[in-house]
Amino acid sequence: MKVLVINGPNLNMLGIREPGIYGAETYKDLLEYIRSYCENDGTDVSFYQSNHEGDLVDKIQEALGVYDGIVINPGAYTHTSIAILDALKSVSIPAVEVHISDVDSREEFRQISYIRAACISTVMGKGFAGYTEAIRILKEYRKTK
Ligand code: CA2
Repeated sequence: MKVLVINGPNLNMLGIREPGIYGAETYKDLLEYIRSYCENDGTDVSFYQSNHEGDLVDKIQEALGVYDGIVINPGAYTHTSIAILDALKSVSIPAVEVHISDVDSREEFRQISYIRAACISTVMGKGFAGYTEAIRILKEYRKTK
């Protein structure tokens, strides 16, 4: 199974500030964590991170016919982006929304997700483990198709 893990704005800054909310580990550590899980699991994984909404839309469109599943943490675009929602809908690739923090117990504006409507599931508040949980969900979902 080919999975694309997409991270949105500021996730490249993980571990650099606010370790209380997002942990002390870096974006590079996150990639290593997911890569090591996928090696054991036999999942073919690729990564993409951008701070730019249009680049994220482009990458989602390019995933059509290439990937079987998308794991996406859209960062703050979660709470604002109809463009990312539409891109996910346009490709119809099964996608799981991930948040490192428990967005539902934070500020009200973080409790709104425009992306969720295009995802088969959402994992939040589990730190880095949320990404591997999302890959597990995609694999299970694929078995049912
Ligand atoms: O909990 C999550 O994974 C978020 O998607 C992370 C986003 C935030 O805007 C969402 O509401 C929830 C933020 C990405 C990381 O931002 C940083 C801020 C300060 C220091 C390091 C990273």
